[in-house]
Amino acid sequence: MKMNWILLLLCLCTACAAPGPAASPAAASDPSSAGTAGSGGSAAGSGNAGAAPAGTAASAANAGTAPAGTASGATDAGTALPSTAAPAGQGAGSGTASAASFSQGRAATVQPGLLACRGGRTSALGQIVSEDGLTWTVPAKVDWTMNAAGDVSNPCSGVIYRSIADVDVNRTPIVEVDPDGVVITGYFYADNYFELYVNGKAVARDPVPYTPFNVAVVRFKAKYPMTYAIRAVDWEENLGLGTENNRGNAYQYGDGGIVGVFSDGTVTDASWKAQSFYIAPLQSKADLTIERQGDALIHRTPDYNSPPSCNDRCYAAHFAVPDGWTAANFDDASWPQASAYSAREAGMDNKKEFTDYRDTLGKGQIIWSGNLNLDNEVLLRRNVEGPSAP
Ligand SMILES: [Ca+2]
Ligand SMILES: [Ca+2]
Repeated sequence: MKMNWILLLLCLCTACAAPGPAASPAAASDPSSAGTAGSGGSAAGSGNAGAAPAGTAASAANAGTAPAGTASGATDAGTALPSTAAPAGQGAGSGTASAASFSQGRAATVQPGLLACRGGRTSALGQIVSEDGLTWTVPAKVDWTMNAAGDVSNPCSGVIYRSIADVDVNRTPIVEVDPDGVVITGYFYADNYFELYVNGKAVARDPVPYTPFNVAVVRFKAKYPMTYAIRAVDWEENLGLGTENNRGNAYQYGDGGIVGVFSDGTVTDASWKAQSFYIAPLQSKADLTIERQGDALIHRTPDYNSPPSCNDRCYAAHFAVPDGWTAANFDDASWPQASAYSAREAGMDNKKEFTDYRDTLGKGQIIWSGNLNLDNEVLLRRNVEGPSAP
């Protein structure tokens, strides 16, 4: 009863303060806005998708990725950013914004599904306008035009090898990043989706965006020192809300997690950097705080014991993906270290697509940002000087 009154009051507040069903409560009604007032859009100094110069690797990755049949990049996040100064301590082209843009409610579907696969969840994309007037693609502005990685286990294509040792790697083309590089093979299990960039160049994307779960193989030729950059996405059914119909709850948050193992000995582990760029569901905007620890900006959110009750009115926090985030010289000092999770914590110990290849995948650690449930787009980076000892 008490909760009903609170919800009613919240609805009334919303109705009088902001017209339109998708609009958010006025700033005055939310305590968190005090901390972000005037700082909305401060991502400008750290670059954004729409502002990437044409022809750069970054713009190839972040702009022009609108799926077929959707609006073009003209509405991409960041195009309307005010030209506010970069936050103190952050140079242009580095790090992440020190303030989030918040949206509330469902996104409009702009791509009904990237992949049709029997038995899989719908891999749709949506767009939503945040309170500060920016348009965001959710769950992430992926680049589906990238080469698809090869299959180790993919129920959609029907290619399922019994073990990694059986994989015919020659079926996976070698992407040439550096002509004078070395050939490296890598294996990935991502919950749910990854894009791999090496030395600033696109290598391959996950063939299956959402579910079923799959294992992929990538091959590339690149030289040291080598910069690995990965876009990792935990997909969603309720676009803009960060939730899916699961475990008897229509608004269940899903958990993320990714493990990658490369033939040069590089593996995913806590030595990687990891920053979150799309956080949902949030019961309240105040549930996100941004803490500075040394150089790192930590996007701190609660470990809700169960999905929040906001359902269709949950908030989402968006951060603009900085230009050039895949490049070797990108300054990731403001990105926190990745967090490593056990297979049980990441819900992979009961996924045969993971356990069937554990001999190989188990050499790496399952990593993500600090919140496995709420952080849905996570960018990862690792600089490698040379091959690791076998
Ligand atoms: Ca996948
Ligand atoms: Ca999630």
